Amino acid sequence: MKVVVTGGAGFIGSNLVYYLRKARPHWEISVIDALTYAGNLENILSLIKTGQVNFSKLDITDATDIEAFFSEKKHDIVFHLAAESHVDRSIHSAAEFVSTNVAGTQNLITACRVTGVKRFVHVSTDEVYGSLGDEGFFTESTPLDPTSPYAASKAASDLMVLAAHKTHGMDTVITRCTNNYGPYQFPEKLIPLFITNALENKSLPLYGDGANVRSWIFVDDHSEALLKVCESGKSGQVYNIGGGHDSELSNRQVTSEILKLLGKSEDLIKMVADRPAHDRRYAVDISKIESELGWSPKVKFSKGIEQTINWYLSNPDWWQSIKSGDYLDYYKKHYGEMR
Ligand code: NAD
Ligand code: TDX
Repeated sequence: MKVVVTGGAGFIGSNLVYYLRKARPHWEISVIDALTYAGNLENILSLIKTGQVNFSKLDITDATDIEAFFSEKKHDIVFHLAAESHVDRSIHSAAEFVSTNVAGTQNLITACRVTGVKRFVHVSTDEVYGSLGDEGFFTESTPLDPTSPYAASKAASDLMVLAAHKTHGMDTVITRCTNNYGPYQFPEKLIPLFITNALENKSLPLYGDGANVRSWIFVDDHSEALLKVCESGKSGQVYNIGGGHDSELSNRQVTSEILKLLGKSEDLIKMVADRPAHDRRYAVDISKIESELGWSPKVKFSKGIEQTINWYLSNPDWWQSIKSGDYLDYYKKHYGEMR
């Protein structure tokens, strides 16, 4: 089986590549990634150097390059993860989100279709459903109602994938997962930002009243679910993926857990202005993937967060080298002069 992972140098992509390398030793795995600010070749360098994974630096917004890549060698499966992924950045500037997440996805769809890729696994997000109140869960038939430019661009890409399935009979599956956490997550997202800020004794900027709720999944559980959907999911279908009902936590609870595990004071928390149109709560119903494909999440938040904190404690070079240069410019633009 010849498999491509787009965005394989990013957070979930690199974890997926490690997961697949172990779970499917006979697969030939190739990564394509543009290595944007969020992509880091270091994440998978050991696999590339030892010939366990092929790497091509390619931008999915370049239709010619993408078609050439897929024409040069026949591939069977594509896991599509390459994306602009940070909500706050999409609020500052949405253009890259449209070009990568929408046009880039369409370039891949076209290249995969004309070169006979057998299955296209489109990795999407629960954010396409919008925001929930205190009650209820998103199911796969919940209408799309995205809030942020990021979520809107992901919803648009989902619709292009569904259109390729309906119009051209392309074999596609779409996954919509809740918030991931784990090793190699870029320190702009809540959990790695707060772990690394706490380690540096810097403030943890909690938006609004801190009561927004997210449902958390350890990244290896997501990888396992992606393989399951790839191998057993029905063509044309959408599958929600999540950490289960007890994985729902307010941002305040997540923050307190991180500070407790690091032995740091709650005084580091700084309440800051809310994110515009901040979705109140995400929670997904995962009964479809559980009953149809027999997949359930395994890692409890209490264990996964410990493992994640330990990874950031053991890899200071990884995150300290990221938190410099352009990162600091973004930080200042977004959070102001906060220490
Ligand atoms: P990430 O930002 O850590 O990684 C994205 C990767 O895509 C990077 O390696 C980057 O270099 C690459 N990339 C960006 N633009 C590209 C382009 N034009 N061409 C080629 N490569 C490009 O993101 P992540 O958190 O790992 O998310 C991966 C995927 O999973 C995304 O599609 C995201 O929407 C989805 N997702 C993420 C979460 C989450 O909690 N992080 C939850 C559900 C779904
Ligand atoms: O500094 C912060 N302070 C804060 O209170 C940041 C960065 C976030 N937050 C809050 C906003 C959210 O309620 O924490 C929560 C999580 O924020 P993010 O880590 O930015 O994630 P979110 O906006 O929920 O989106 C994530 O999950 C779905 C990923 O970034 C997306 O790629 C994925 O699709």
